[in-house]
Amino acid sequence: MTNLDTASIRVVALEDERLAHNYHPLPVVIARGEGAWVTDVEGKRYLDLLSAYSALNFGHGHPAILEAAHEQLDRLTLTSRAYHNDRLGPFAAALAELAGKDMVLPMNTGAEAVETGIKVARAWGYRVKGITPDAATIIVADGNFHGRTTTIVGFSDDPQARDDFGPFAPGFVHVPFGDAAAIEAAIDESTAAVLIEPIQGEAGVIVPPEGYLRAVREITERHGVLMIADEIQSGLGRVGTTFACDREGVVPDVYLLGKALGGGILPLSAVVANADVLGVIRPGEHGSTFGGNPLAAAVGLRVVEMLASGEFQERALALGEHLGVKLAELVGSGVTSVRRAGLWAGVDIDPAFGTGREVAERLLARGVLVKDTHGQTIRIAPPLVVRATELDWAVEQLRVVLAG
Ligand code: IF1
Repeated sequence: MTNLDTASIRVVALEDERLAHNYHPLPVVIARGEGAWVTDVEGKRYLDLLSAYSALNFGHGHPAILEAAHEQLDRLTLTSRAYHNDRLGPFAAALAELAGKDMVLPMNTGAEAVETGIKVARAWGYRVKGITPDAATIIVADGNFHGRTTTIVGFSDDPQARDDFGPFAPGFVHVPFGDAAAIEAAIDESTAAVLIEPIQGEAGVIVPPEGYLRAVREITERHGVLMIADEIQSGLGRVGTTFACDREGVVPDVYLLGKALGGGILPLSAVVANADVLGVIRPGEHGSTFGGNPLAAAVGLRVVEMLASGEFQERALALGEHLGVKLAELVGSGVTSVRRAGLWAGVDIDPAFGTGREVAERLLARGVLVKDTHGQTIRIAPPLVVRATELDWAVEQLRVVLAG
């Protein structure tokens, strides 16, 4: 356990007393961030290998994103959608173009994008496909993580996510992740959509078998069922492509986006699809107070412009390869397996060397921030602005920690 100094202890004590205990944070109090690094209240620096679960793909305080935010902050921050604002249209057009789709429905958090995707799929199921009213179902994968609302945790299979939060919404059918045939077998006349993460994040960066996404695309196309890709964590450059679906040349009917779309500054999410899908939503049927606000739209437009060049995707691809080579050297020396896509890795720790949490705490003491997930796995997702030499240093810290 890292010893906290008095400044940190004071902050943690306040949190203990005044904050609901819905998290178990690592013992560090971060005060500043720049690029791939953060500094705690004691002035200690850490290499951030979590990136706020991929919301910080562009690093802490990216100048171009800060510039867009500062400019807009002084002009207009919020109007509600009761009126137009001069930032939302340009953002929606740019994001739609990036995704190769017609339309965007802007929201704030990832969970809101997922909930919106569920409502759109159901409305499409009734109004276009002709599914019996109130009978639409959506196929979801075992091991999924799509957010924390009661609808979403209702179709989670993680007891920690769902216990004591019921009763839950019906209309979700579970299939094993990575098994396209199971999806085809589960489709019936009530099926409106298949909702999957192209790579499962919280489950531990689970990359499906090559060809899985193409098979899901072919099956959903053939059965007239929407393919909805939750790219909230896997998208926007993280895996070396604009979207994780791009790795298999697959274009889903619906993209769910979030996290990094807000540039690491503010919450911004979106449902992106063609008019034959998103066009089913009529005025007054859906929305949110902050959805599409001009500040988020200005930041989101800058993020889309930065992704349009492909620079961040190329960095994630090259640096990810480099990271993969380095991590592979640890297999058999405290690491049992590594899963990776672009600059996103799930590293399984040999239980003989400790739990994921214990390794995360030992790395913290050496100036590296990671987060464990599900016992033995630590996830590694640096900002895409990280340097290869910094990744080398971080993996060396992991090697030292595992060498005991
Ligand atoms: C937490 C992890 C958890 C997501 C995917 C939707 C959402 C998420 C694929 C919802 C959010 C976050 C939530 C955050 C920790 C992190 C997370 F998977 F990334 F590791 F929890 F499982 N789809 N993931 O990954 O987006 O509403 O949070 O904006 O809840 O602790 P959100």
